[in-house]
Amino acid sequence: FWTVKPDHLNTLPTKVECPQESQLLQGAVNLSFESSLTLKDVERENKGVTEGEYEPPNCAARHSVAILIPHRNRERHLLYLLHHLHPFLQRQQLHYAIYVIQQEGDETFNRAKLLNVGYLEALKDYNWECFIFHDVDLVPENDHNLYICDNQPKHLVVGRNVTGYKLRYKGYFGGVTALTKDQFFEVNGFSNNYWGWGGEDDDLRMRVELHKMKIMRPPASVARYTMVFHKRDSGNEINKNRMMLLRRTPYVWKKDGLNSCSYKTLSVDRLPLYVNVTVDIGKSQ
Ligand code: UD2
Ligand code: MN
Repeated sequence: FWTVKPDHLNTLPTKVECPQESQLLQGAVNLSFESSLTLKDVERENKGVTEGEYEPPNCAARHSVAILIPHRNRERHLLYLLHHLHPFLQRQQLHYAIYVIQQEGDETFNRAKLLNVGYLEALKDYNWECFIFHDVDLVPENDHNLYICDNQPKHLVVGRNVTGYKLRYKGYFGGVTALTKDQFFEVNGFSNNYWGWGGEDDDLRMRVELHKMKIMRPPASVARYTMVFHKRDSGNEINKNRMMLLRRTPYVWKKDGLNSCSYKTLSVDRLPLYVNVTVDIGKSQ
């Protein structure tokens, strides 16, 4: 027979909000890049992650964040990044998911368009309030560099090992950036027209500035990254059109971006440590 439980026993206890500042932060951490590391190792280290997604077990996260990583043929870098980023984000007590957006085929690489795709696809899963646009080869060195959004767009890479931890130039907006769902939507995302290396990050900065937003940066002491060594990839040759494209940005941003991003999703694989979105984004016209 059926027993009827009183109503209050059917409701799960609600978690209390996580503290304003996580008690789990460690500051500067030692990074390791072991050639023997495997994906299985990283899976074993991150049992709390399901299909790339995590929520703190003992408190209700204050922030929901989607990490978007544009990718092709950088498996080793991806492994090192996952190895460091999962525990890093968990120490920050975020509700997060990692999306890797893979460009299919051998056409010229287009980082910016892949990131537009990532934004559109991730929002089909969950109403993420914050997006982190993340190079695959940049590993954060200090967990006080918080992967959360601000009331202004945020640039998280002040310094890198390879550049003596100095800002490359004043308007530099490459590597890792954080924009809210609404900030990114307002500027119509990235341009889809930057094929090959360079310019797309400056284009996003222009969009942000055209909307009277101001780029914020964490203190240089925490916004530090190690970039895993690499050469320029084949298929990502320097984009000779980038200066011409940048001159046009003020006139075309409204019709070149999220609202014109056409692509074909080939697969969405929910792997243990990340959602793998494989996409055909076409090629340069
Ligand atoms: C700089 C910027 C980067 C971007 C780029 C110009 C920094 C730290 N980063 O990176 O954000 O603006 O210049 O486009 O300043 N990728 C692949 N496979 C490829 C090619 C690229 O996965 O074949 C991805 C990967 O996530 C990589 C990113 O695109 O980290 C940027 O490419 P890069 O690392 O070759 O360029 P880099 O280091 O000059
Ligand atoms: Mn790089």
